Amino acid sequence: MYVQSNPYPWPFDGDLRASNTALIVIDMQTDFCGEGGYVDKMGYDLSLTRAPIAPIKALLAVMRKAGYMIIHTREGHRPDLADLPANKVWRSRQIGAGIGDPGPCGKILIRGEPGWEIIKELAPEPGEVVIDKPGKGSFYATDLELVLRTHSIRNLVLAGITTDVCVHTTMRDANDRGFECLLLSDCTGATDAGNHAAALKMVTMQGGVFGAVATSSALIEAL
Ligand code: C5J
Repeated sequence: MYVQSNPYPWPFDGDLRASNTALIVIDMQTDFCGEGGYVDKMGYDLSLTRAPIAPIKALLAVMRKAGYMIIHTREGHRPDLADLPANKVWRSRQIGAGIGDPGPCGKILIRGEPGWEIIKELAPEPGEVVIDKPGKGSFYATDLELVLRTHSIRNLVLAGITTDVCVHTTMRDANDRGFECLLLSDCTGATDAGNHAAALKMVTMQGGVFGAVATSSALIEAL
């Protein structure tokens, strides 16, 4: 089974099954796509990071029904800030959204705060794996790889925000670990439309340098 994708039909060998494939939904938290969250405080256009909500919701319904493994991630730091590098705080304060500082949705990007929660439209269902990560990539300082290997997952479908930061970092890290990755163009979004487009294009270079890109409708059609 192949998904019509760019630059090659995905996965490379057509081995796409519920038993070897997972959907990873990255950082669909209020801090990245809700009013008063981190991205909103930085002054970016929330419609860009909210655009993937409806397509992800529709895809989740299909993949849950078909028995695919669903994984969610949340970016955030410990309430005691012990894992928060000083340069990350300093840089975020330059743009008026200091990580760990109080905001309309509680302390910005801090575990347990309202802004850190996954938005209710895309809330994890019981039994779905949730990975808490302190950085941009989903593998760094988490047990994601262990979870994937334990479940014999080889193919990863990537959705979430932001395309050019956490989604790309996760895709690159997954690709280096030998996972076969598919990035969904309509189920991802960035704080800048040009960056979103560039992040999609980057994947398609060199014969699919990190994997392939498809729409969620192409994936649903294949499933
Ligand atoms: C960022 C993310 N942009 N989820 N995080 O800081 O992409």
